[in-house]
Amino acid sequence: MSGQLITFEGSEGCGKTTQITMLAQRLEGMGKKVVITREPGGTLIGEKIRTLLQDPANTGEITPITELLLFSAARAELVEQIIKPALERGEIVICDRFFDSTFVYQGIARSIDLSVIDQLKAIAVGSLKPDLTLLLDLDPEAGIKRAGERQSGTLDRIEAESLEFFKSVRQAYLDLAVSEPDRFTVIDGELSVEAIEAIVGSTVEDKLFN
Ligand code: T5A
Repeated sequence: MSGQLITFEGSEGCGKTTQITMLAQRLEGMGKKVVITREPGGTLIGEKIRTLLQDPANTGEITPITELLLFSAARAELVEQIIKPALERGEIVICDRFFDSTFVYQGIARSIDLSVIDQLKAIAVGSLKPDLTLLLDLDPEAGIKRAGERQSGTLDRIEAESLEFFKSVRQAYLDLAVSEPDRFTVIDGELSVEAIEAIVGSTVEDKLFN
């Protein structure tokens, strides 16, 4: 596949969506074709699964394994329908979360056996792997505050988890980045939008276009 896959990761409210929009504009300004998508979601079925997963009314109704299967099903749809075709056309795909989210949230924070996480990853994505993953690292309390402000005080099903849960998410991301230094770049999510934008832009240019 001749295109490139860039993923953004990080805990709630860390600024992924904001940065993805700006990076896409930057890349389009360089004459590149860009596809923006997100997980869970990005397809008809994926967006329906997203609604199921996020609805606070479903709190207590979705077991960890069901949650894992739903995220994996949404991912399988997204890979086949959107990501692979775009990469085959030579385009740049920017995805808001990808399989690292499952490893961190379901594997580490929900303590699901990591061999099960790996098996489902293989089924949903095969050997596909991001060319670059940008991790926006942010203190969980600050992130949840931002997410709550953005959504007029309403937190979705996962955002309503405990602070301990999000501390474990943050640490798991940092550990993952240490284990794959070539793929990951960690950026301080406390920096201003403009400062992060500059780091994201220079990282993408250095790592993917030089
Ligand atoms: N999940 C997902 C799993 O458990 N397993 C999986 O496999 C997958 C794929 C997804 C949820 O699903 C879970 C993780 C999540 O809980 P989501 O709605 O996509 O749900 O949630 P998030 O990915 O966390 O997205 P958010 O929209 O909450 O956060 P973003 O996109 O990281 O942040 P953004 O850009 O929307 O910014 C949030 C607010 O902060 C401001 C923005 O203006 C906005 O108001 N902001 C900043 N403020 C100050 N300084 C900065 N640098 C700022 N950058 C942005």
